[in-house]
Amino acid sequence: MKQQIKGIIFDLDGVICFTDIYHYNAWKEMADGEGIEFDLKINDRLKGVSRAESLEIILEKASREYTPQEKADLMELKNHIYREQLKTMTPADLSEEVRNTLDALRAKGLKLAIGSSSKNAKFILERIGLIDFFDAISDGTNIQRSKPDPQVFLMAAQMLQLNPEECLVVEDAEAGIDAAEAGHFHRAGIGSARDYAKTEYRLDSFQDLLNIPLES
Ligand code: B16
Ligand code: MG
Repeated sequence: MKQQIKGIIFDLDGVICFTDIYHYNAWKEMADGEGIEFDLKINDRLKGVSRAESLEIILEKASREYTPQEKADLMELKNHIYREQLKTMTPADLSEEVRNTLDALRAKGLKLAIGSSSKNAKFILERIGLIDFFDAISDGTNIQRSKPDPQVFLMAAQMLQLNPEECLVVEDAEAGIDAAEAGHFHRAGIGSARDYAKTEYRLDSFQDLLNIPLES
């Protein structure tokens, strides 16, 4: 059967811009304050998963149980530290390569959307000057289940009025590629997700998206 890609759904953190270091710094400060071991290896498991699930992963190393209220307070503390760092972002944090590639993809007639687990996605898009660019934004504010559940991408496809089979998901996290596969989307992996077994198109750089055949 002939396949046609009519839309692209981009993960935000690790694909369009690089807020992962800010997530790490904020979780690290929180974990240090609690005396909980936290390093880059544990941080890798947080990519693409929700704030609440991220905290549960970090608390695996804690020496005691935390109450629901304490967990809520820790998440608020982390988010506060994270947002203070996001405030330093400007349109200069969007690379020329990403900007030019997005423009070239749009010129091909593709519909373009964001599919991010983050509740801060729109704030980040504002900071980097892309808030009005995408045809749809599906993020942590409109979903109940985060990646590897496909909900965030299914909502994005629905907003674009496309079927999953007509959309390519671009992800840097294995949880995101799993989500795309579960939803029957085409899948491009960059960064940590480039060499993942379930990745269909392996991207060495963002502009490699321009080489993916839209019809096959
Ligand atoms: P927030 P993405 C994800 O963004 C991050 O990769 C993940 O580390 C984070 O926990 C999640 O957003 C939720 O973020 O705390 O801002 O709601 O990669 O799906 O764009
Ligand atoms: Mg990501």
